[in-house]
Amino acid sequence: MVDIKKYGITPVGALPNENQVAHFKLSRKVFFHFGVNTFTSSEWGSGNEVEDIFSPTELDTDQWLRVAKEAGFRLAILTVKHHDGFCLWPSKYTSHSVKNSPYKDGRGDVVREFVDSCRKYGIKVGIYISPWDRHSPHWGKSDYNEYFNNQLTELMTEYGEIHEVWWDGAGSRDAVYDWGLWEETVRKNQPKAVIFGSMGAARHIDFRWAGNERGYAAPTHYASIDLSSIIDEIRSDLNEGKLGGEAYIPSEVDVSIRPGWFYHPDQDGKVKSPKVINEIWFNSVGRNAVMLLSFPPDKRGLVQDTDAKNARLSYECIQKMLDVNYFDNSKVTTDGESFTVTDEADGESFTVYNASVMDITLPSPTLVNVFSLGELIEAGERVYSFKLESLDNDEPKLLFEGTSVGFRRTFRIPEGEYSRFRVTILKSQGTPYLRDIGIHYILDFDDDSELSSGGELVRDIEWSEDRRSCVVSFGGIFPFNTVEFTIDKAVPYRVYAFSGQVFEEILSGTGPCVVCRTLPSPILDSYQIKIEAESKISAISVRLK
Ligand code: OTN
Repeated sequence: MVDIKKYGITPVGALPNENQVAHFKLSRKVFFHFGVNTFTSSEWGSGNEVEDIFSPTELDTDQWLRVAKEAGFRLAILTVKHHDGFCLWPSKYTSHSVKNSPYKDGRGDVVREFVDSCRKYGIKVGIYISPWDRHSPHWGKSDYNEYFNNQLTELMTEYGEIHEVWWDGAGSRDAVYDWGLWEETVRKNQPKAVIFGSMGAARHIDFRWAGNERGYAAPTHYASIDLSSIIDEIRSDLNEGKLGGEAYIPSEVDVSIRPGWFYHPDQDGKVKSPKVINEIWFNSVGRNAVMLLSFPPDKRGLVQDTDAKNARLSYECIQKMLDVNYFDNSKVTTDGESFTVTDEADGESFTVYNASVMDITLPSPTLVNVFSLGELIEAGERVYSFKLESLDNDEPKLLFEGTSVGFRRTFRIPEGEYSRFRVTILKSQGTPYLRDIGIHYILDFDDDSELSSGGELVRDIEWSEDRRSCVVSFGGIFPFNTVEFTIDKAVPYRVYAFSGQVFEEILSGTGPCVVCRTLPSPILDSYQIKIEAESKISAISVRLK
C-alpha cells in the first residue's frame, strides 16, 4: 500500500489495511462450489449424506483453474466444508470426509489437488469453511469452537500460503462462536490472508457481504460501514455502506454463474451470458467492490464448457475495454496539485490528483462509452458526490452524476465522440486524492438473455405430515412474483419467502380453494418459500410472470 505519511497526507475516516488494498487490486475472484451437494443436486445438505455418494469420476482441478485463468481470475476459493459438514480434505477430526468416500479409494485430498492446481496456474488460494455444520455433533455446543479451530489449523498449516478464508454466515445467525480464537489461527499462520465474514464475525473480518447473492453492489457503495450493520446483517446497509462509517470493510460481491451454487443438471441451460457477467463486473468491480463469481463443477468433477466460455468471453470483452485508456494521452489541468506515489507492496507507481475539479482534453474527438475514477484509498474514502460533464459544446453537458468513488468507480456514459471532459467533486470530506482515471470504449454483447426462464420454479417440496405446511425449494436463486396452489377448503393461508436467515411473510389471505397471487414486485433473493394453510395444500406452482 502507499505510505501516505511519506507524501504528507493526513488520512480521513476508516482506513484499509495492506491486505485489503492488495485484494482490491486482484478485483476478480472465483469460487468453486463442490461437495456432497454436487451428487445429491441440493444447495444445502442435511449433514446425513453418506460418504459413499462423493464419487467424482473425472475430477480434474487443473481444468477448473485453467478455466479460472482464462477468465482472468486471480484468486480461487473452494468450499472445503459446506453446511453439510463433509470435508474435502482428510481431516483428522472427523470421519465425515473424502477419506471414507470412494474417491481414490479414500486416499484422495481434493484440497491438496486444488491448491496444487492454483499454484500451477499462478492463482492465489482461498478456503471456504462453513461455520454452520449440520453433521458435527459438536455444532451448537461450546466444544465446537475447538473442533472448528482444529480443522482451520489443519487448513492453515498444511497447504502452504493461503490468501483468503471465507466464513459464510448462512445458518449462523444465533450461533455463538469464538471468532477471536479462529481469527488468531488465521492471522498467525497466514498473515497475508483476508477474512470474509458476517454478523458476529464483524470485528474479525476484512471483507463483508454485499447483502445479496445477485452480484449487485448499489450505485452508492462505500467500503466504510458501521459494525452494527454487519452484526445485524442489514442488507440495505451492506449494499451501500456508509461514508464516515466506523470500519473499513469492503464488499466481496458473491454470485453464481448459474441460479444455484452447486451443480444441478436442469440448470445447464441457465448459465449467465457474457453480457450478464459484464453487468455483474460493472456492478461490483465498477462499484468499489471485488467480484466473486462461482462455478459449480459437475458430478464428473469438471466445469462445464458453457460456464467456462461465457466467463472467458466476458473477461476478454472487459479486458479489451481496459487495455485502451484514452486518458493516457490526454492533457490534464486541475484546481489542485498532482504528484506520483508508489505502492510499496508491489512497486506500482501512479499519479495522484489532489483536486476537486479536473479538466481532461483528448488529442481528438474519440468514441467512448465508459469512464472510470478512483481514490487513493490509503488517504480514506472522501467523495460524497461528483459529476462528469463533456465540454465539447458551448454549454457543459452532464454525462453522469454519482456518489461514492472509493477504490474504483467505473460507469457507462452515453456513447459518443468526446474530446473534453470535466470531473467535478461536488462534496467530499477534505479534498479528494483522485487516481486511476480511465476513458474507454466497450463493445458490448447483443444478447439480453437474463437469469429467469419464466418457467416453473418448483423443484422440490418438503411436506409436513398433515400436508398443511410445506417448504418449496427452487434449486437456486430465481426471481419470482407469482405463487399458485390449491387448498382443499377455503381457509386462511400464509406464504413466506426465505430471506437467508428467516422466512418472511409475503402473502396471506383466506381461500378461495385455488389461490393464484401475483406480488406487486418480484422477490429477487430467495431459494425457497414456505406455505402454511389450515387445511391440505396441493398443486403448487411458483413463477415469474
Ligand atoms: O438462504 N440463504 O442462506 C441465503 C439466501 C439468499 C442470500 C443469502 C443467503 S445466506 C447469506 O449468505 C451470504 C453469502 O452469500 C453471507 O454469508 C450471509 O451472512 C448469509 O446470511
